[in-house]
Amino acid sequence: MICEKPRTTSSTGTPNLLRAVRKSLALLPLLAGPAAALEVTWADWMTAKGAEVTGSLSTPEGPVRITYSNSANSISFAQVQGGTDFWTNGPSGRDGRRSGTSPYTSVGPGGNANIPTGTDMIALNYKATHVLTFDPPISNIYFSFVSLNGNTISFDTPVRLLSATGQDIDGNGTDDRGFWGAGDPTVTSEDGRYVLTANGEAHGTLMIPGTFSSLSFTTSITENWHGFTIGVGRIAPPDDKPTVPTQELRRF
Ligand SMILES: [Ca+2]
Ligand SMILES: [Ca+2]
Ligand SMILES: [Ca+2]
Repeated sequence: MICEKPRTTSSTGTPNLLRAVRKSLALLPLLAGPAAALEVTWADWMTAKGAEVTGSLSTPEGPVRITYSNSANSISFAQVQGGTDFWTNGPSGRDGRRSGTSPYTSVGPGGNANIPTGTDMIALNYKATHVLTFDPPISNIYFSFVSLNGNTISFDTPVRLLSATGQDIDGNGTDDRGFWGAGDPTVTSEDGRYVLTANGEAHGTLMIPGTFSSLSFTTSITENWHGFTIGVGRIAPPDDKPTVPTQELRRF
């Protein structure tokens, strides 16, 4: 009950009705849940040693430590501080950060309101299995990608494509080209795998619902290079156990 009828006035003179309305408004984002676009906390990648990259998510609930590694023991490069802003719109980023038509933002349920922060990114090269770990576990991972060029990225948990170059997934207009161009990625599922297939210079953002202490994915071809970063919509509540959801894809 958040709209209980007020009967008295507080000692500060603020009518209880006003206090109740304020309280209700404060609760709205929580009640709205996935119906509203979220402000995503993006990874701050901090160290890169060989193919092992570490970073942090600075969430309101506290820091989350992230590690990244892959089975090929190789990456093309990692931007942990400075470098080219590949999260911009248009060829070679000529249109800058236009949030409304960014291939990385979206509106509606689970939508992502903000472009990845800064220039941080991990650029992959080899076909490999890639593993991210999170301490503490995180819920609802956002995964933005750059320049996939015919690659597929395969997950063992449902993923949802929120936005992508050349597509109007959220009904809010066609997303701009990315730094390296455009492509039309799609997500399909088969045999418990959820696969992002990229056509051309695909750039965009996925959302991966669930709670995770680790996340792995595979890339299908060697190509130099294709970049990614991750973000999080919220921290897992203490009683949330890490799970691998299997039936959530059709919710969206
Ligand atoms: Ca950084
Ligand atoms: Ca969009
Ligand atoms: Ca590429």
